[in-house]
Amino acid sequence: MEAPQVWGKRWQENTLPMARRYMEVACRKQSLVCLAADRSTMAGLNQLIDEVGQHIAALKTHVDLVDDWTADSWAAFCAKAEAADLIIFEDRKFADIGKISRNQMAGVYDIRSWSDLVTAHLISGPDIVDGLQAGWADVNRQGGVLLLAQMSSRGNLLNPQYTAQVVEKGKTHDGVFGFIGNGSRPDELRELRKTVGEAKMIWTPGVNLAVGDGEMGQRYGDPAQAINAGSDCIIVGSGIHMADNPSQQAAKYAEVSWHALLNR
Ligand code: 5BU
Repeated sequence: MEAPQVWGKRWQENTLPMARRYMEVACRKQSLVCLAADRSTMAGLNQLIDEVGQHIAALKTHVDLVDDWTADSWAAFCAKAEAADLIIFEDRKFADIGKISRNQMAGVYDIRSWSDLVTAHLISGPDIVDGLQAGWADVNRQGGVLLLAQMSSRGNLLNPQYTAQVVEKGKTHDGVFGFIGNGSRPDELRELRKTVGEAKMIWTPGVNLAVGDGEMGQRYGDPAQAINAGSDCIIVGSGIHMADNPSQQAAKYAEVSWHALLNR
């Protein structure tokens, strides 16, 4: 199926190249799944892409939790992800002033050179988005920022007033790809979608077919409910990478997410 037909208003109102790319990848893969690839060895990470790459649309990384990271092994890993038609998303949660965030896109990990998306808090003000965009521009690349409007963890401090301000400042900025919403609470998500409107993306962690409490304050909601409530991408980590059969589970999340979008 064609992306404009499947995504409807989201396609019409969001003309950012990276958002269009995501919507197209999701249609090719028939999956709204972003895998949170939280494994600590390069071998484990590579194995994950081999096993589940065909069932996911995006790959979320935490580059700084890999024990045996090297620049070369990471470059090969990113090439593998690109070959599997995946959008690469570094969940770095930048939070500093604009200039430092720009410089943090470089450094040892050189996030600007391989990431298509990154996360950021807006706690330091809107210049962080320009800083991150300048980071990509420094290496002639383009990328998009996902602002944390909500979080999935219990007791987080992103209250409704804070969320509203993040959305207000972010929704008209071209450098903002979209917002992180709380996948574990469909009602909160529905409110978020109302304030965001139809244009920007909302991606949601805190999603698992086994709904309930996770480790250390993580909370999980149902993937189809999250998409019904306005999420455009379910971010799934342990539900896939800790499964006995990651490929089978990834296929299941893909199917559930795709049908939820078609129903929406
Ligand atoms: P899990 O294994 O499905 O719980 O992994 C969730 C991932 O999403 C993990 O990489 C977190 O860093 C990430 N995450 C989250 O869980 N909640 C949030 O609010 C944000 C990110 Br932002």
